[in-house]
Amino acid sequence: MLIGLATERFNAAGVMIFEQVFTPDHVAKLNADYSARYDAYHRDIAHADALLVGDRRNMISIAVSGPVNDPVVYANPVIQPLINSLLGGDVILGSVVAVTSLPGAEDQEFHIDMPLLFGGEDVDVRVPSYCLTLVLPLVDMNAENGTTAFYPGTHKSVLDEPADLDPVFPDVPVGDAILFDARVWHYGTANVSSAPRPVFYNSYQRSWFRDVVNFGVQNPLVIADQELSQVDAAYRHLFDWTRKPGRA
Ligand SMILES: O=C(O)CCC(=O)C(=O)O
Repeated sequence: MLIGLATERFNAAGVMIFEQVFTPDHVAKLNADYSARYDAYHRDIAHADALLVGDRRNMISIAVSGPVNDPVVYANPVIQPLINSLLGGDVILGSVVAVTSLPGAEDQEFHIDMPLLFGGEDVDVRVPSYCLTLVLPLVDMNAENGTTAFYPGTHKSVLDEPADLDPVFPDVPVGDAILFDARVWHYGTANVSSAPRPVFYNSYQRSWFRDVVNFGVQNPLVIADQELSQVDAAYRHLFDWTRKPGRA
């Protein structure tokens, strides 16, 4: 799709699905790596470094390493041109997390992920996108293990809860991804399966924007020096804001 048309369509809906932008083999590697490293979060207890975002549902910071440290994951060649078109050239990767619902997790409340810039003033629905989330399911997302339900267009029309609107409930097979504007109302649906349902959420932001509400107990973007040194110069700007004084 031409980038201009994709930008126009995204601006209207605030949410877009991309089919088969990751190979199933790569997602299987991501899932195996995730399961090995983050299995401890698959227990229904409070975790000091993860955010409880609903019933049996945690937001876990994911280190950019191994199969995660791959431009296909953090700057996908199909999706990144649209992200750049929507956010401008100074885009940064604000966070890389997994949202994992455990078996028995109930529906979340519908919500937006952070307060609007101007506290719900009319101007909030007129400003262009400044924070986008890319949903990358590590397992098929469906009505059994839970999908993310969206209220398309609400970034442009709704300042309060979208009580009278009907959400869409996409089935998202492994390899597909969803991009949504942080102002679009949404919620995770119940997990009635017997397995955890992990999805990666990559957040892309204009360089001046920071999510100041969701990362009180955890780092938004975890990347070790050695991993950062492996990031190609073409993508370093995405991570530059994480650099501390003295870090190469
Ligand atoms: O779990 C999901 O599908 C959605 C999660 C979500 O919307 C959130 O944690 O903000």
